[in-house]
Amino acid sequence: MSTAPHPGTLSRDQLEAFWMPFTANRQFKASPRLLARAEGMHYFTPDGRPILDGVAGLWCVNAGHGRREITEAVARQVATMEYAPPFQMGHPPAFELAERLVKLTPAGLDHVFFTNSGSESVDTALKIALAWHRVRGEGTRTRLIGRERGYHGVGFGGISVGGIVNNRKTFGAMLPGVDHLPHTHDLARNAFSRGLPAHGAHLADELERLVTLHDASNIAAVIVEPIAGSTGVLMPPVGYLQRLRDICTKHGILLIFDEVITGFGRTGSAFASTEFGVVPDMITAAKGLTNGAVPMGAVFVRKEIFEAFMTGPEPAIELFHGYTYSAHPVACAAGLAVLDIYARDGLLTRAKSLHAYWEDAVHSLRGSPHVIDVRNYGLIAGIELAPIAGKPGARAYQALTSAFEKGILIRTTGDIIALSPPLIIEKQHIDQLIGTLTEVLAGLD
Ligand code: PXG
Ligand code: PLP
Repeated sequence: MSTAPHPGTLSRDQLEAFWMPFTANRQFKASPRLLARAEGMHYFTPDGRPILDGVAGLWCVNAGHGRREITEAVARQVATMEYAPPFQMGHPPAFELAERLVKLTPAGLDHVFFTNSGSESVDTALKIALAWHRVRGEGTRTRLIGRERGYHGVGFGGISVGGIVNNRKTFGAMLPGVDHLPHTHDLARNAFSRGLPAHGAHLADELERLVTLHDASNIAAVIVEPIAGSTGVLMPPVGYLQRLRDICTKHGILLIFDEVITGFGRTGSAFASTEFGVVPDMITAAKGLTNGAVPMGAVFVRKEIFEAFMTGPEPAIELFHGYTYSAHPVACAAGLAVLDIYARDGLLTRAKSLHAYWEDAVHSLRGSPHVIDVRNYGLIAGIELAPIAGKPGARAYQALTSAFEKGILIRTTGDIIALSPPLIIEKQHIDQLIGTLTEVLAGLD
């Protein structure tokens, strides 16, 4: 196929050795799509062909590619101190980054625990929830509640509270004591909504049903994505998140918002929690925290949670948890440089000023062949296609390969196309992205 750049760039043995993540390995290796370089809004293939980035890498390169300030900060940190042990030792950039980050989170979420990915952030938050109830003498609160079609990374905690059938089919029993709320995706009533869909707030009341079933004294936490990304860009119905908040508060259940993709400006505010005016007890984050330049994740925690741990004997380790690379100095340096860029360029709220143009552009795809829904918020869009009968995902995969041939990078999940461009995007890029996608859709089987 014409997508293979420079046949011979990689040997067969090289291609075979790498077991690629979340990839159809044999299909990919028969016709590799390679990226070699990136700058601004573009990737470049090994033979120099520009690819407009419609997904910020994978929802992470919010400040765009090749930012010199990040490169320099990272290089400086590697040269100064490449690594420092995080247990019983500290280094200044970790504390500087922590303080700057908690100023961006909703008021009250004043403490941060560092991890290296969204998956680790989720497992960390779930563990903090269990430990917090125990430290307060409510150790019977062990049940965790997620949601159908939730994606919370790939750790055992994350796949357990997540609601993806392939994980359940493949990995067996997972964590015990987990329940799921119903998902909120309702094409019959909400198709082609602009912004948040009108129908579905009542689905939060399913939490009351689970409380009635198990009793609140057994439930530790509820975790949801404010906007579900990975499973196809599912927006929260108007009022839904507030209702979840109210029910959690009423029953002493912790509410965790997984903001791995919605954090750092994607919705038009620093966090979706702020954008939607609903404050959870913990926020999990990653991705845009370092612009994807160095892996890093974070869990933001409400003051009362942190303080409950700080009551035992002073020589005791309060939370028996941490990663070799928690608060890695190079990641911290990248994070600090990224926060400077976000602030200087106003990127955390830029999605607001582009929102109307983006919304009109993506909704122009209504009427293109196979399109059964278009949904949007901030600089996010989901375009749902009717599947080819008996071949789920095949139509969207064809869109992905055709888009790459035509010079745009999109993301697909099932038969849904997700768009989440770098927040530096300009109107002419939106025109190119949506114009090319219109051509792609017109050419699909
Ligand atoms: N929670 C959420 C809400 C995510 O979106 C994770 C946790 C896990 O993060 P790590 O860093 O461990 O991958 C994610 C990750 C997609 C896609 O196609 C999205 C993610 C990962 C892979 C693909 O939308 N988000
Ligand atoms: N496995 C072994 C044998 C280890 O020694 C460690 C950390 O010391 C880990 C796993 C965990 O690695 P990390 O802290 O990078 O998550």
